Amino acid sequence: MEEAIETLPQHTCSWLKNRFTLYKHEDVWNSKDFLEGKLLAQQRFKADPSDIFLCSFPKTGTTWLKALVFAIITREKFNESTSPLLNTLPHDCILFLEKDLEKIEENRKNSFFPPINTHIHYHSLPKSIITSNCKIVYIYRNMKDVLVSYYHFARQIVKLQIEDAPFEEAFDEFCKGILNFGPYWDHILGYWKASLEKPEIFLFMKYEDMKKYPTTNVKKLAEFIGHPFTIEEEKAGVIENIIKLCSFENLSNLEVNKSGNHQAGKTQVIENRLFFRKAEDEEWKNYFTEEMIEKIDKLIDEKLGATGLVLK
Ligand code: PAP
Repeated sequence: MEEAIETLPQHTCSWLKNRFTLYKHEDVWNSKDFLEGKLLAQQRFKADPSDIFLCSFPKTGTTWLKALVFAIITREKFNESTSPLLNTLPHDCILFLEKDLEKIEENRKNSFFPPINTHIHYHSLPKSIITSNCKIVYIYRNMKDVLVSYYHFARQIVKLQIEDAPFEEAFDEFCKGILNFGPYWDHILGYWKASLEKPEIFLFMKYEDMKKYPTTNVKKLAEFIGHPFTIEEEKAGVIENIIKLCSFENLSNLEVNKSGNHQAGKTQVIENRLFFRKAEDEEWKNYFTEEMIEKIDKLIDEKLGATGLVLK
């Protein structure tokens, strides 16, 4: 596999001081670890019709969605003071298709089918996920904040200070679709187009709406994944407790998320704190020039105008 990957088009990111290389496969840019994980999943993963997938582009709210889903599905076993989320990174509570294939297969041997997370584009998903009509929760976030979030995440992973990682170059590459799992718009379009054909198996969740209307969104999410709240639970404040447990304020202040590490790929270890940065809406306003705003708004209109998803 390694040899085949080396024959693909490659791009080394100069804004990351050439410390990060991407490979283009099936019209998507990926780092080697993630590409290997995708290829392995395509070869080996056998979906079950009861599987539920949490699909997302990086930096769109994956960590939050995983925490919420984990809290929802384990709420009979744990509460907000006993939840494993208090001492485990959400990424280690819900498995990731590109990395955790063996653990997923192990779960299946024990008839255990919790939701699975993936960043893979719709057109590259293992075929059995599509033919089995598995349910898909898709989280998305406005493009400009995703760009800023990705900028900081990528530069911190390769240990660069802000002054050593030119934002303008990161912006240009993002707009060319050159970033891990890029282009972002193609990721959205793939899932969105598929949802037009089979709307019943998709739930689209917008990061900004989840912040504004957490109760409605968490209820919708729980229903969709087959764990609806009872009236008694609603009255007892279970939804609010889950929202609080999974809030940025709570998770980002837990010791595990301040000082722990996450094995993100075969070779890559990431500090947990990097998954919890600011979680602010419209932070991009501190980074974008007028010219950048014009360029990216045009791009969003061109690529995603027809979807009505509005990512500005
Ligand atoms: P990943 O793809 O690497 O897993 P992902 O979790 O999708 O990243 O996105 C990280 C963003 O979600 C960060 O945004 P920022 O860079 O703009 O700050 C992170 O702060 C934010 N985030 C993490 N946890 C939560 C949460 N519980 N609620 C809201 N936002 C969160």
